[in-house]
Amino acid sequence: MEPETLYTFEVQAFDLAGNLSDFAELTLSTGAPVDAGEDGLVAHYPFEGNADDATPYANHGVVAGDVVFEEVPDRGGMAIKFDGDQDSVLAPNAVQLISDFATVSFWIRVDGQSLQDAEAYVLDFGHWDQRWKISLPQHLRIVWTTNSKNAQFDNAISDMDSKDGNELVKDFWWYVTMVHDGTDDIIYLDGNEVNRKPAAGTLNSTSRKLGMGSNPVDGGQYFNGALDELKIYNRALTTDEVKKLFTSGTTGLKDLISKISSVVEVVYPNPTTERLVVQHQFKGDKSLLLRVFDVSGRQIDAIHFSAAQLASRQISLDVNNYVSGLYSLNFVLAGENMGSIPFIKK
Ligand SMILES: [Ca+2]
Ligand SMILES: [Ca+2]
Repeated sequence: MEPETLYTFEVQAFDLAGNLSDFAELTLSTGAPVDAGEDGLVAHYPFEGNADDATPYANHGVVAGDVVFEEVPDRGGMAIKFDGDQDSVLAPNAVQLISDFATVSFWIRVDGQSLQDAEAYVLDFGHWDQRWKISLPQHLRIVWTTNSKNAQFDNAISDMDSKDGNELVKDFWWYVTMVHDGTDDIIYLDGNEVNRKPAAGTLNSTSRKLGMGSNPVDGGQYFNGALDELKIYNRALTTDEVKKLFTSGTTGLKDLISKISSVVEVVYPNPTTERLVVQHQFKGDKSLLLRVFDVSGRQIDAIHFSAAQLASRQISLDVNNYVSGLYSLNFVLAGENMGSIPFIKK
């Protein structure tokens, strides 16, 4: 069945003796599909003062220990800080997190190491024995471990680190992206591929929780450092998408950038503080809806322009009340989605 569509069913009841009733008609509407703003984004933890999931799935994490949320001056917003002792986050297992392919992407800063553990757990979803985990051994080359099913093995376990020279040097922020694309496991650091290993198969399922900052299965192995902007996708991002995610914080809000760029000449100033001016070539015979999405894909504004208002080839919107961050300006012309253009509010 299609989403947001009315369906009419003919219904017939029967009693225990098998006597049939007359037909009755029943009309039902299917619900709208969940739209997390980016294709395949199934979880997003911005860590802005809590461990809530910003996608409409709302798979919120529960904090344990004395984690703190601290400001990140160079990037803006807040990050979650684990002190390496009894701090962790657990989010419930959820069906949207189970997929054949996956991408896990996040900012990480290592603050310290516990010499008694061979490795600290950064993220874990079903562990090495069921689905995937991301860990940090003493050598500080972050490790991507996946468990997949292929023609030869039901549980093919692959382990790979970020390779010599790609240590997560303490006290610096690094952007890590882990991909399982059905053929390979791939590690990206700051948008660049640093290691790749054959890991054929589809990821296995798990009924365990999504853990952050410690070993959620056996306990302990606490991570000492900070995480930010954790995003999980139910698909393998391409090299270009990983790069875009690193530079802009998003894979693109389903932007049809070429389509929109043929009609919109310039959006300025960008970054902006108060107003955003759109210089365009819309013909002035159709109305326009401008939608504004924040970085998590949530719509935060809608501004309507009549056909007559488009005649001057220039429109503007007031962004004074938006909080600082990355946004996407989405153009809907007479009901048709023309695509989006990103902008930054300072
Ligand atoms: Ca944040
Ligand atoms: Ca603690």
